[in-house]
Amino acid sequence: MKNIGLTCVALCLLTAPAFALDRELEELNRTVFQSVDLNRNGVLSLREVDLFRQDVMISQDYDDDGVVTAEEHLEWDMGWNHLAETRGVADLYRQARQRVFDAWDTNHDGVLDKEEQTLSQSRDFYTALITATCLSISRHLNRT
Ligand SMILES: [Ca+2]
Ligand SMILES: [Ca+2]
Ligand SMILES: [Ca+2]
Repeated sequence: MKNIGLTCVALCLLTAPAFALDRELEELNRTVFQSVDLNRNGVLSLREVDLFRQDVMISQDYDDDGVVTAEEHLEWDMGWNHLAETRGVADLYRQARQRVFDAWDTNHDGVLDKEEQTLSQSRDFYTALITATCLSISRHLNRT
């Protein structure tokens, strides 16, 4: 098995809501975030996310054929599988990850190529950025 090395933010942030937010999950998410935040400024840039994406693609492609199958995608993990199993939600977590894979597999050929990973994760990055901006504006408006 390959050394996973760095991490997964897009995947994990998409699937994390399957769990109740708690201290253990927060710590795991913080560790993942810090592994992606290469310059330690507390913000994930598109470049950092792209470097992370490349690492995830290499890490998930267990047989080095240049594409990621659903099985490879589901096998890859940074600790969320363990949390899901210990909390009895492993099936829900696996279903959520399968849905992420299906959403990213835009041509529905059953594998993720480099282009699909790049486009999907860039889209997820901007979606997260827009969501965070909207939440920030909403909080600001609620304070005033
Ligand atoms: Ca950063
Ligand atoms: Ca592969
Ligand atoms: Ca595909």
